Amino acid sequence: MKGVIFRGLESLVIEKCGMAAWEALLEKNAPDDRVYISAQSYPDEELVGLAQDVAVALQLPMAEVLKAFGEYLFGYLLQRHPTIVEQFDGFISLIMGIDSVIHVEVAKLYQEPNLPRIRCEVIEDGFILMHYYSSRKLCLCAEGLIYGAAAHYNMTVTLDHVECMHKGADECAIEVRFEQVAA
Ligand code: MNH
Ligand code: ZN
Repeated sequence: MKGVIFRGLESLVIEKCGMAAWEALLEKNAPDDRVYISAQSYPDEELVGLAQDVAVALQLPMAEVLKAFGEYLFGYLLQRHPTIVEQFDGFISLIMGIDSVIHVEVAKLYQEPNLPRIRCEVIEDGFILMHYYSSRKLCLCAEGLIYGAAAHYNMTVTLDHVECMHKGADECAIEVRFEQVAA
């Protein structure tokens, strides 16, 4: 996983738990003197180890931590790459453009990224079906990222993870139902 994702987790942990907590997590889960550089790749297991210890520190289930991290990560990535996000005129076009626009731009900026495969279909007004596939099985991060995107565009969103790689499915299917928040 790219350093930018680790930097997002670092930013979240420092904000919620302080610098000392992050230093302790790093000490335990990464080689000495680890510094995450956005464009560089680091082992996925390191991210999982860090997230697991965040779960212990906050006394939350790992699933909740991954979702909360994904939600926070959207804002972090928006701040890091505003031009990638600003080309969309709203929540629907952003979700429909994750694979064909966002992750294509990401692949131009970061060498050999490890990206999921995300396919979205509009089923009807206010309802998109998302298919997610990745050997990293970070579908809960995907859920969090969807929540973060919804918050950015003032939408309320309800997710239903109807099929999941963690339950033996070939890919995850996430039903995304959304509505504009009344002004
Ligand atoms: Mn995107 C990795 C889903 C928006 C840039 N992205 C991931 C991963 C998921 C994901 C899940 C974790 C890797 C995996 O599952 O195999 N991303 C989404 C979703 C949205 C999204 C569901 C919107 C909703 N992503 C964005 C935006 C940006 C971005 C916006 C940047 C502007 N994503 C990345 C980068 C990675 C990533 C960078 C890390 C790639 C790597 O580590 O090699
Ligand atoms: Zn899943």
